[in-house]
Amino acid sequence: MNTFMNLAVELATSNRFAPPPNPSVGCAIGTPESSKLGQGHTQRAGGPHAEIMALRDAAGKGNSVVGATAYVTLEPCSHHGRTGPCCDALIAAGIKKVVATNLDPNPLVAGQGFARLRAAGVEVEVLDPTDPMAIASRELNIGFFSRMIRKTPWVRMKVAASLDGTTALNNGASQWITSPEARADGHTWRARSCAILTGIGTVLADKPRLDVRLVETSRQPHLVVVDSDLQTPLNAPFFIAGRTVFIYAAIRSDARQAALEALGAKVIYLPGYNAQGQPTGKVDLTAMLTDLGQREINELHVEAGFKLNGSLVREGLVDEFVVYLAPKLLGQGAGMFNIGPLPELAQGVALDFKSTDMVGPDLRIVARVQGR
Ligand code: AOF
Ligand code: ZN
Repeated sequence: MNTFMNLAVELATSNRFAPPPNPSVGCAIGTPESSKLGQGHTQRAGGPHAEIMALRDAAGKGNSVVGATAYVTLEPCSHHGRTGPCCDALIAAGIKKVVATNLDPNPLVAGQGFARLRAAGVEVEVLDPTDPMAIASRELNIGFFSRMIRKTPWVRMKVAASLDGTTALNNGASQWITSPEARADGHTWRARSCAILTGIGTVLADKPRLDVRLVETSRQPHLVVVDSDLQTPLNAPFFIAGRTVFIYAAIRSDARQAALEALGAKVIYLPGYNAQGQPTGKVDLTAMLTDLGQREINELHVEAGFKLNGSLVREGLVDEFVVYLAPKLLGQGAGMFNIGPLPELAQGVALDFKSTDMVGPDLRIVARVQGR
């Protein structure tokens, strides 16, 4: 069984860039004598699910799946969404047993898939939540799980700095602190996200495209700009075909809004207020995450300057950090996140290091906020 489930996880992992906002799922169909009959993975959102692709693969090879077992990295769906229910397709094909890693947290499914299979006489086995395959499947779809359970995206912040934590010199020079290998690795994290977030400061200073160029992908993540008073230039290079640019603002300007929306952007006003109820002139970042959850953003990949980074961290909105450290010292300059001086050590943000790896000459640290 392990080999088939390993294959299913491998299929879901290697094809993870296309399906968002759908979760990336893999399916392998086999027999107890361990011959593989078919395999598949989720296609682009709106396209067929993993189970359907695996059934088609088996049929295309002339393999009967009657009496076989389907290994799936998520509970087969029971609802009519953009596509039909996978449960029904598995039952109709004569599948005898389904092994799944996890329950689908989507309230439209949430156990109903398993119930429907069992009611049709299909044996169902769900892995223990601590099983490495169950963990790997959840990690792969951490944004989907976050959006379904918390109703907000999984927020991952990427920073590149020198070993002494400097992201830009005082003259603003910041490009290419880390290596080409680290930049390409950064694009794999961009590619799996539903949207990339930045701030107007970075837009004006760096003129970034914030798209995926250094790895192959069939889908560009959307872009989110925090731009309190709508200064986004109309010739910003990130207005590219097939992606939505969401611009969050606090101060209304009908003329700027109309000009930006003519380029295909979507302007959303979410003004923030201080404890006294006065407008801050800044975007309410917590409300922005709720709004992005409603817009089906699973993973939100943050690449911003130290001010916006600092605000997101201070407000407890960041779940995970991907930090690239270059083997050089750059002295004083801009830091990674301006969270301000803390009155006591106990108020620090406690993290767990999830992994440390060399990427070319640089060090990559993935750190997660404790409790997330
Ligand atoms: C599966 N297999 O490969 C995936 C599933 O709009 P639809 O029809 O594409 O349905 C999307 C929902 O289906 C999604 O929110 C999640 O609950 C489930 N994803 N289910 O059986 C798959 N990707
Ligand atoms: Zn399905």
